[in-house]
Amino acid sequence: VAAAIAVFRLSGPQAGQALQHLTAGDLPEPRRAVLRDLKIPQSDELIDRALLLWFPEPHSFTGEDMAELHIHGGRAGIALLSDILSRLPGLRLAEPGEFSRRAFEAGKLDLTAIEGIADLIAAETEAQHRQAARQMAGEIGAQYEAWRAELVVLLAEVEAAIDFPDEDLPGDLHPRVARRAGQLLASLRQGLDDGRRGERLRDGLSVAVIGSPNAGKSSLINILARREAAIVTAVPGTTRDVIEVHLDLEGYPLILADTAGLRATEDVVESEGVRRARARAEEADLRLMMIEAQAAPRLPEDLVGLQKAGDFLLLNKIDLLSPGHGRILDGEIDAGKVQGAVEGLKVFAVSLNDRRGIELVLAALAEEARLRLQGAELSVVTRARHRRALEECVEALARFAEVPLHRTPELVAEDVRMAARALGRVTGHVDVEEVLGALFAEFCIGK
Ligand SMILES: Nc1nc2c(ncn2[C@@H]2O[C@H](COP(=O)(O)OP(=O)(O)OP(=O)(O)O)[C@@H](O)[C@H]2O)c(=O)[nH]1
Ligand SMILES: [Mg+2]
Repeated sequence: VAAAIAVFRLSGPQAGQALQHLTAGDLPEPRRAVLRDLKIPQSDELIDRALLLWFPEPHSFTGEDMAELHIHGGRAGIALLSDILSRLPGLRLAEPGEFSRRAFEAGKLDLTAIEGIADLIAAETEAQHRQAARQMAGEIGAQYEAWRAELVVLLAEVEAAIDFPDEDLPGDLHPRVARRAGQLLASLRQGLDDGRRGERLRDGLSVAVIGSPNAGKSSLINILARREAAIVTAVPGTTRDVIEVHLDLEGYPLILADTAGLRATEDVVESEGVRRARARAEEADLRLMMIEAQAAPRLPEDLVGLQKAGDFLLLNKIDLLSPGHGRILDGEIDAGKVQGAVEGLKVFAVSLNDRRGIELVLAALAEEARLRLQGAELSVVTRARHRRALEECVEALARFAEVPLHRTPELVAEDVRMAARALGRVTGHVDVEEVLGALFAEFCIGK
């Protein structure tokens, strides 16, 4: 697809030369946009009238010499400039993520900030965008670095206790070490104990639409997605694959999955669909179970045992109910009256045909998203990688805190070192040798 503008980015020692080659002139003033004609060097033919930026090292994203060429976004222009650039000595196409990688290697960004950039590009909703922007700006990385700095100081104190005879140390060292460890442990555990909000916000709240064949699951997905995402027919067993649609509910991201109707079947394709549906139901944060209102108040056997408290039960096609089913129509039915349903299900009577009850379901979904994701931007855990490292750190530090220092000091120091290393992996700073610096700064032993 053509875009209005295309940006070419060059990084490395050849960037300046390439720029001069195309403009047949001097390099622009650093970090100031200038308008220049780009010409094919051999023929002097105009490629485009471009906006140029020149970032001499080290004041650039990658820390190297960098140049940006903003040209018009037509395909032919992009192809022409790509071709000319890639023929210049020392220039080649960047690999995926290579600019960020170089920025990391130059110490410009830590790993969490780089993840933040990736998340910012992928963000679909307002809350995801806020989360990613904070992470990109370094807020999460700063927290991990602060924790790690405290661990390094702790390690220095422990090392001192090992290396020097008791008389040479401040008298209250052991209680101080214990207190510091205890406070740090509490703070780390608090960071972990976020109900997985950060990860959920980044991934989107996973909602599985499951239920009996023909109940109207795909119809619901299409209404909520406002497009014909899934095939709807009167034939039971229409849907086989899991079909995902992304929703933005008041700034919170939901990933809604349409699934195959659950029933015993001989059909190989359908039974694979049923297997996938059950797996998705199991993994999801929330399940919307759908049955036909005529089937209430009893859950079909294939659906029993799949829901959890807090899930939704939708009784669909109330337009087909006879007046005898007044209780459902009046919204009087609750989960307790549906045989086979778990307690704590939220029941909705709806008709997708005439759109009755849909607003209530949407409002309840938005409320769920708010409850489960509110405040998630503040979480310091946005990926499984962060959680694993933080858990490892807590485990090691807890081992340390539980063993009295005077017993096996060498092993004890190893636990603190492990804890620091686990956190260092989150930001990409794994060097704990700085402990020596901290040691001398703290104790002024100075020998
Ligand atoms: N009368 C009536 N028919 C409905 C309603 N909702 C869906 N239908 C019809 O029910 C049939 C099945 O709808 P689908 O959305 O394909 O149902 P499904 O649950 O996805 O079915 P499978 O994919 O086969 O499991 C279609 O003919 C729909 O038009 C409703 O509220 N009232
Ligand atoms: Mg379907």
